[in-house]
Amino acid sequence: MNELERVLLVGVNSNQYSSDQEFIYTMEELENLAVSCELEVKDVVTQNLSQIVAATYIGSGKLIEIKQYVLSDEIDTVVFNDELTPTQLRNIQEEIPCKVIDRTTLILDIFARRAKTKEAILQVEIAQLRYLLPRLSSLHDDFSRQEGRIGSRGPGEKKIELSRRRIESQIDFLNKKLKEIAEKRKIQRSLRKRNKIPVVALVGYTNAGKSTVLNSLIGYSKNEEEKLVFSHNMLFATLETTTRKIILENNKRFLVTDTVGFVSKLPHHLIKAFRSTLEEVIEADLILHVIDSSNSNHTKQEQVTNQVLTELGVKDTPVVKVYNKIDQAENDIVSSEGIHISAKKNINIDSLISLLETHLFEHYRKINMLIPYTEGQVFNVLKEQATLIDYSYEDNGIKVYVEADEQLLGKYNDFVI
Ligand SMILES: Nc1nc2c(ncn2[C@@H]2O[C@H](COP(=O)(O)OP(=O)(O)OP(=O)(O)O)[C@@H](O)[C@H]2O)c(=O)[nH]1
Ligand SMILES: [Mg+2]
Repeated sequence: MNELERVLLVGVNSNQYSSDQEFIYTMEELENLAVSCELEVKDVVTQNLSQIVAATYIGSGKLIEIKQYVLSDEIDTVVFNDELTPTQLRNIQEEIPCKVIDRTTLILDIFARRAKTKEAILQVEIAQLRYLLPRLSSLHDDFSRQEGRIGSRGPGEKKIELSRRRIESQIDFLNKKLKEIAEKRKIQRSLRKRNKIPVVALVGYTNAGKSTVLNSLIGYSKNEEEKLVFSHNMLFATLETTTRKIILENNKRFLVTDTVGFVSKLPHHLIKAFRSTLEEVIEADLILHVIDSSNSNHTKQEQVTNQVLTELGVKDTPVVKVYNKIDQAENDIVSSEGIHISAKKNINIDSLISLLETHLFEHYRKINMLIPYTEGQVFNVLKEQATLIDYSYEDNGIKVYVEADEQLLGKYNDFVI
């Protein structure tokens, strides 16, 4: 087995944070990201500054301290808690005799490890190349020497040919391929719209339990063909957007879309590259914001998700908060809004379903019909696709009290009584 790369984490507690706790939280998050990249965190260096130093990120004294640390402690890589500008990266690298990377590199690296579908691989590769482009001169040595190590992991582990022009044309080429896939998505979405099946999108911080919530809803569905989705205790288990159809006992149906989780300071290029899949969220009828209520930082994680939603341009879509993992939560979450569940232990999923029903089907109509016995197939269609609240066999036909959307009921106007 390869020895783990040993890293030193460096952060500046600047006035970008509203409190010390918030800064400490992002450092913990950085550590989790590093561990997800199979790095061994040897130590952490922080500095309080009102602002990040434009030229070197951290003060010059601290930089010398870090250099000494690197020389004495066999540190392989120094990881900075923010995305370094190309200038910062170059200046730091001149000072520190080991590899220098930043939070964005870690996030991109995890995404590159997890990407499985063609679309996700393209999205990650585009984000990586965009990040690389302005930093070519600083990264050149690292990339040629350290193939396969952190920061050089591209989808398919391809060796990146480092010429600006080639990278630009590669980005164009990948963007075109991504656009083709995005077009297909668009067509699927417009088909769904025509069928008027409501869409629910699951969003939230990574590892909050979004995929597990989808699986618990699939467990409630009559639609047995739907496969469960991958859920796992790791950061960014899901990168690919998946949509599953849920059919309730009462025949009401809706689609649920599961997608990539969020983290603080999610690289801008990554959000841009994932835009086509995240459009599914923007166009949903309802957003379920899944929160890991057992995590002591869940309030901060909620804010992170809200920020990303704002960045995506989500404004008018109703959002319901789903406090998940209540089986593990230590304190009661004091919150009047939202719903508290455990997706893994199937606690309160029926309340979640009722909540979805109130949000998604409020425009459904309830009507009485009399279906003549000669039109037996109409009764069968209603039995399969609508909610039959009541029915009785009368002399002149089947009398039904039924609930469904206008599109379905409109077909049988003749039978309305
Ligand atoms: N105890 C407990 N664990 C849960 C619950 N829901 C999910 N988990 C666990 O939390 C971990 C993450 O779950 P996922 O469903 O993969 O989380 P996610 O939000 O989809 O994560 P990403 O796809 O990485 O963004 C898994 O190990 C789940 O088994 C819950 O209600 N209780
Ligand atoms: Mg997931």
